[in-house]
Amino acid sequence: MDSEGGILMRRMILIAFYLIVNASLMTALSAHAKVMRMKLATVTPPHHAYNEGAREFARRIKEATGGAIDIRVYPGGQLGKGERELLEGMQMGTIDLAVTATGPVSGFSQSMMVLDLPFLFRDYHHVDVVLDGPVGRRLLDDLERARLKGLSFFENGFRNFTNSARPLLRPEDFTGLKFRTMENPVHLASVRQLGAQAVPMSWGEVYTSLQTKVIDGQENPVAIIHGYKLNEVQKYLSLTGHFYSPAPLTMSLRRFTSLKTEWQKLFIETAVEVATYERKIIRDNEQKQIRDLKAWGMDVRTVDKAIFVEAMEPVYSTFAKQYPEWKPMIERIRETK
Ligand code: EAX
Repeated sequence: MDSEGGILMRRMILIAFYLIVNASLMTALSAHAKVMRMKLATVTPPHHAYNEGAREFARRIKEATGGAIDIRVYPGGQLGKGERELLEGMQMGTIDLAVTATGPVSGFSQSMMVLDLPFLFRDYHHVDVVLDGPVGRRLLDDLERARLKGLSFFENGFRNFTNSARPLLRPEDFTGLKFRTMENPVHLASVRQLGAQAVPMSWGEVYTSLQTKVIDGQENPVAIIHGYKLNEVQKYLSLTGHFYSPAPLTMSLRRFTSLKTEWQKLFIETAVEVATYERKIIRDNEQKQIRDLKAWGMDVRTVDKAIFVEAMEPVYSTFAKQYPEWKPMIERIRETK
């Protein structure tokens, strides 16, 4: 029979063991509970630059906060098939961050639409100086009126036309064709200026609409055309570069303002750094992606851009009347070296 002392000893060891396990469990649980979890959404495929950039942003934030902030990236429309849904999700607080093209942003902040004007940017250097400068910051800050926090500008790229009917070399080749554009008045007016029909459509509906010939064509940067294998439903690609498409990394304003000041600063600084990282991915891959599209059977053409610049120019006077306040900003962008 066990001595009383032995039983007591075993009980005490058991109690001590229980207390230790409990304490470490509580510590682990509270550490887990203390980690701030955030959702970052996009509509593009997992290997697209938006998501490469988003994962890099998440990695740097986790590192800089010692693991206190854990951002999970949800690509491919998991949290919303269309980019407008992602923006609304951030307003409602169901999504914390997103990378979207500026197209649908115009419905939330009109001033951002200035960037969607045709042939506004000369080249990538011009883009960087403007978007990383006071004009870019002002347009990002304007998003606060829509309860969104603009952190920095990732890149979608220069947009080009694809279609299934014929090569598009001159504006007159667009006559009678129907194109999808983003939900953006400037883009709609610009495509109509070429003599084509233009329909606004959420990205999630485009592939099927091309496949079933509800529309003849669409326009996007090479990385999107390549990423979604649009060569499967489109024969012709014209490298018009008619719109530059920025892709702001935005955050729910409520979630941003809930961060301590030090972390608010960290989020903006890291977003600006990673924007350069993301743009480089887009730019470094473009030529190879064009070669792939050719190898996959697409008829790829370069065009004389000057005739498209001239054909789309009237769009500027249309919107200058509607938004007179844009004029000084357009001049400032054009003068930027
Ligand atoms: O942001 O909708 C579009 O055409 C965009 O370029 C696409 O969603 C990526």
